[in-house]
Amino acid sequence: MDLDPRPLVATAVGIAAEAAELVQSIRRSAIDDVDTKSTETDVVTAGDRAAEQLVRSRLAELRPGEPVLGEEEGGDTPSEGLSWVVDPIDGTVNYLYGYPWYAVSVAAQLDGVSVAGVVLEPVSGRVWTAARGHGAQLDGVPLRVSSASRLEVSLIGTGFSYSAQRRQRQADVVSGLITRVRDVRRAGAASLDLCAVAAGWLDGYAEHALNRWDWAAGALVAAEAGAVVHLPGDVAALGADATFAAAPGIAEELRAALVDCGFGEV
Ligand code: LIP
Repeated sequence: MDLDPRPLVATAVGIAAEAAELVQSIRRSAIDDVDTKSTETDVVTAGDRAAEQLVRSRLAELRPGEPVLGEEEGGDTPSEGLSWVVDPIDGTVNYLYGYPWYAVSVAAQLDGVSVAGVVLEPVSGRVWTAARGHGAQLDGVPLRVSSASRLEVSLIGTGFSYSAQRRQRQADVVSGLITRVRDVRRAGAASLDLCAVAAGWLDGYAEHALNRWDWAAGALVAAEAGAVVHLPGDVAALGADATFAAAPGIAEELRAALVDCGFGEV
């Protein structure tokens, strides 16, 4: 890759910081302005919409002509060239409830592969960053995944779909896994769950039915921190629709256990 992705990280951090301030101000003033999307539990707030509009406006100023894919206004990811992927609030239900695990996620992709990413937490102010080939950082401090080597004492993150039918199948998989690991965490924001793997706060994470905007930045943070990462479309690993990140010492054991519990067919 000839491109130096580090300036793209700086651009994304500045934009995400502005969006984070906006979502917090809206949370204080207009959190009741809520609509639903795919199901009654799949919500979109005024904060989601306003933050994505701000990010798109700043990218148009700073990176004119580069396509943007966002959760609320759509778009596409070209197979060639530089583009941007935005989740204005990842963890929208947490944001709605005031549960402080949500983030603004902005990633730059080259030919559809993440090369720069930021996951910025409006509540704590934590800034997770990664540039491909240049490592991952939390508030500028380098990140490294855990040294976990035994699945039975590993802490694993996951998440569930907004579709109740699919959630039941996902829960069936987790019920098979729960006795094979230390414990499971379901915190509600994929980008931050992937960052938690990068920081060693989780030993592994796997979830179905994520969208590109959910994983585009967080998966790069995890990979640059040394995680084994599988993304949707990596059918041989975990089926067509899985997002996976794990410390190398347990990655294959966790992947095999997930397949054994039916993760690949949900
Ligand atoms: C969320 C994901 C989370 C998943 C939730 C939801 P959103 O994204 O980050 O991992 O379990 O169901 O999809 O909708 O808050 O941007």
